[in-house]
Amino acid sequence: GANECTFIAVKPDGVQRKLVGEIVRRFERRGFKLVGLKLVKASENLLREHYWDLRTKPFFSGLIMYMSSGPVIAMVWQGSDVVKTVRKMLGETNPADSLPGTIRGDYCVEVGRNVIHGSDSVESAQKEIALWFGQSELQRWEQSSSRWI
Ligand code: DAT
Ligand code: MG
Repeated sequence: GANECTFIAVKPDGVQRKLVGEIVRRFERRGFKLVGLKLVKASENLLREHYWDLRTKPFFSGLIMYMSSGPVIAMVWQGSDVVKTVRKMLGETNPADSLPGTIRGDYCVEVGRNVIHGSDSVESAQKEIALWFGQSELQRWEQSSSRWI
């Protein structure tokens, strides 16, 4: 869609490794609009809901432990086809399959420490934004650069 939103999270390893600025910079430079951002220690309940589709996987409990091991940067970004474009910018789920130039391809090597989350569809983006953010935490604002992007 023309003005869709996506949910992105810098995972605990990305925060610990001080990759937040570098990651935010990539989405800013691409031309997307920041709509919400916060540093949060996610509860296990929130994370179990966030990763509900993976609940039967053998790595599920390890995934919840990792994701709750420290603060994450939760963000909402808006723009033309932002969901699909962000997934391309992230690279593959397994960093070993991620091309250089993608975030995972540039900053990590292990699937269990893959630095960043991005919604995989417009539908899951809507669910994830509602799960992680309250309406009052999302900003409506005019980006003055928008007519140049
Ligand atoms: P993605 O984060 O690319 O959307 P996913 O939704 O399939 O991937 O899985 C969510 C996270 O779970 C993923 O970022 C890292 C972890 N994960 C996926 N497959 C895994 C595996 N085989 N072993 C360990 N962790 C895995
Ligand atoms: Mg996913």
